[in-house]
Amino acid sequence: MPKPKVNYSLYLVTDSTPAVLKDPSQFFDIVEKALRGGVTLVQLREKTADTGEIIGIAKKLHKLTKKYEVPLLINDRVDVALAVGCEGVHIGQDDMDLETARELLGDDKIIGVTVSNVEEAIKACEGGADYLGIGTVYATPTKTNTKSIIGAAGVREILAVMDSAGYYEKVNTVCIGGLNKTNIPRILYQSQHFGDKPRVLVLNGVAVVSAIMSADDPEEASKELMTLVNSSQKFR
Ligand code: TZP
Ligand code: MG
Repeated sequence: MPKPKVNYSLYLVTDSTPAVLKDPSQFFDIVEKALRGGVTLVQLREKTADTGEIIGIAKKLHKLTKKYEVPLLINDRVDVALAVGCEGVHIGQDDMDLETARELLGDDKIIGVTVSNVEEAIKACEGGADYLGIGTVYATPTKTNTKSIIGAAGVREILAVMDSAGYYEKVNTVCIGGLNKTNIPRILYQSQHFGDKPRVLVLNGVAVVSAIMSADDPEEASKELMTLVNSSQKFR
């Protein structure tokens, strides 16, 4: 199967811990509501379950995402992605290296890499990442062991260097960390201004956990976020 064309606009990253998900039995229901609301990409991020459990969850989730024709990526675990046959993985700086992940998964799978500075970003671009997850943008209770909070300025710096190095058009970008309906327009908007440089640079999308997983109405929340992202994407 050729590499799927991915729409990165609104990327749901799951979390089933009690801090995010008040009722764990609602997990699949919430993801389905998010899919109905228009999320364009889903990542299973499951840090505590054992391998057998994760594979079980991933298989069920993949059935669901396929119904909505949305790609499913697995956080950290190349083995789980291979076992399930889903569309790819998201790896952090402390996970399997990109080269090995690519060897195992082949060219047809999606590989995203977390980056929080210019060096990591260029290395991931050179190594053939399909997209960069840039962050952590803002401090968030969902992930407290973050290496660094980079703010909008950190995102802009990474995009600017990717642009000079010729990777802006080639490698997709999303940002993550503390994003919600209030700051999403701001992070996308600020990313369009580079001091006196007239170049307009915009992210391909935003990744959120709690703005959808903890919402009273995940379908409505997804629709609202999608509208915000779409209104900024027209600049790209
Ligand atoms: N990586 C950096 S921040 C984060 C991850 C997985 C969690 C983001 O969660 P939220 O609830 O969208 O701030
Ligand atoms: Mg990781």
